[in-house]
Amino acid sequence: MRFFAQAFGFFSWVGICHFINLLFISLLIRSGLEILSAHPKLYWNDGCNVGSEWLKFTHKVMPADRLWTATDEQEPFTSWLALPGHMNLGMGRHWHFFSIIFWVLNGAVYVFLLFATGGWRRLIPTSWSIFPAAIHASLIYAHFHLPPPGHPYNPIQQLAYAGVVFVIAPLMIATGAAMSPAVAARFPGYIRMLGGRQSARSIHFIGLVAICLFTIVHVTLVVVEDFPANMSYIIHGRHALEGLSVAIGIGGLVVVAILHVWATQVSLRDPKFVQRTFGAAIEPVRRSLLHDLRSRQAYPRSAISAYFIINGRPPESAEYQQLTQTNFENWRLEIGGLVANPLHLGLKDLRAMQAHSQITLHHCIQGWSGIAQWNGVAMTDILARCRPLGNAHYLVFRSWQEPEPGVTYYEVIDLELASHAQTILAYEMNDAPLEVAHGAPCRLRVETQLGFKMVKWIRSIELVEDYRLLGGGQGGYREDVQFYGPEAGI
Ligand SMILES: Nc1nc2c(c(=O)[nH]1)N[C@H]1C(S)=C(S)[C@@H](COP(=O)(O)O)O[C@H]1N2
Ligand SMILES: [Mo]
Repeated sequence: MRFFAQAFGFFSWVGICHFINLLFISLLIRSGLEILSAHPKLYWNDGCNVGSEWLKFTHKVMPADRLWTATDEQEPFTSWLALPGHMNLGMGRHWHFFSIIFWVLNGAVYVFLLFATGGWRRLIPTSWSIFPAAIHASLIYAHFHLPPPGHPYNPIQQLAYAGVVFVIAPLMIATGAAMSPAVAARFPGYIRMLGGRQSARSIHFIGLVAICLFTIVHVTLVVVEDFPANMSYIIHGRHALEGLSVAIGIGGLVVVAILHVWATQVSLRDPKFVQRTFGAAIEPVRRSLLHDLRSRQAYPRSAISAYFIINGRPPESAEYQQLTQTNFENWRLEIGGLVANPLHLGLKDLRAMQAHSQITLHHCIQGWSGIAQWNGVAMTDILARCRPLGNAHYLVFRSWQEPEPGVTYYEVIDLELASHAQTILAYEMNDAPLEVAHGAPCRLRVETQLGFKMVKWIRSIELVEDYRLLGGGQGGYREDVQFYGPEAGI
């Protein structure tokens, strides 16, 4: 016991937080790049106007004469950069959200201890004189010399550390949260404050670059200044036991590297395992933070995007082709399963019901967005007509479209999401009948969720008790095949 107490006592709390931070921030960086690869373009406008990106990581040019979808724009990144690489958005997201939980908790403990121990005085400047002093120190760095050590940090160091902890880290959390469709739907003013969702996404990326640059400079200076002494300060908190500190520090880096290799391998080889185990940790957190948020969006007409990107290719079946030729005269939406009153509704029936209209921001899981007006019928009105039975908990939306031969596109939402005021079956987009590419004759809008939940070319709605026996059992086609989580609020 005493040995362990002593061994543990060897580490300073800052050293422990520093190690945990290193582990999770490195996972966040690589998984973040994986997410970026799903739409490797950055914008300042929420319509993602074609060609308006300020930065892109792809040479692909989309054809002007043929239908292209957002999926064609993806750019696989190497596993050396992205976790796991090779275009695995679902896996990248699991690692990103799993890591965020622990990175934020660790950060909270660190900041708490910083204030509880008075350590904040080392980071937060208490006098304006730090700025001239920092300029002086930077001139010394510019001549490739090291400024004299401070108490304990020199002014540049102090400003850099304070900036990373108290400016960049909170900004990453704030911009990360802004990319959640549930947050954006419930607090439209919040994302407006950040300049919109794509601006939040761009700032999130710039924060990533800042963190990487900081890390490179920080590590370089730790090494060139006095590596053994610095390692003992970082790990032990005091200038002592240099050899042991260096060994532990290098050992820690090896552990992080091994974990990265394992994370990459397991994600590429056994994504279902990652989806299951990480999902168990992530979903309760995601659910408790986001599930109850209700959309309150009302964008002005002037905000409607010039071009709304398309995802998913229209159905190719002869049956669907026939429906389009007769302007969906013969299309009937089947609503059945656990309901007291099964329904068969045509477009005329839907148009005869009370119409709802909303102008909202659409978030594709890949990263692009678009604003459009949607007109249609509220799901609550449909539910009032079909009268779900007491054991009905979920709605299964099935499409005419088969993303792979013989496999139906379907997505599940629960009754609660279905009862939100802005959950509608839309038959019009921007005041025109829904085009085939966008889901004619009707598509789902659930405004707190990511785009993949909003089934296009709807064929039927089934009320069920549980979705685990349907398809791959994960709650939708994309959850089954791309390993997304079932909670699509971020
Ligand atoms: N049937 C079907 N519905 C679908 C998809 C699909 O591939 N098939 N893609 C989803 C995804 S990922 C998004 S982002 C939106 C895109 O809608 P849009 O093409 O109108 O922009 O549709 C969703 N609905
Ligand atoms: Mo999407």
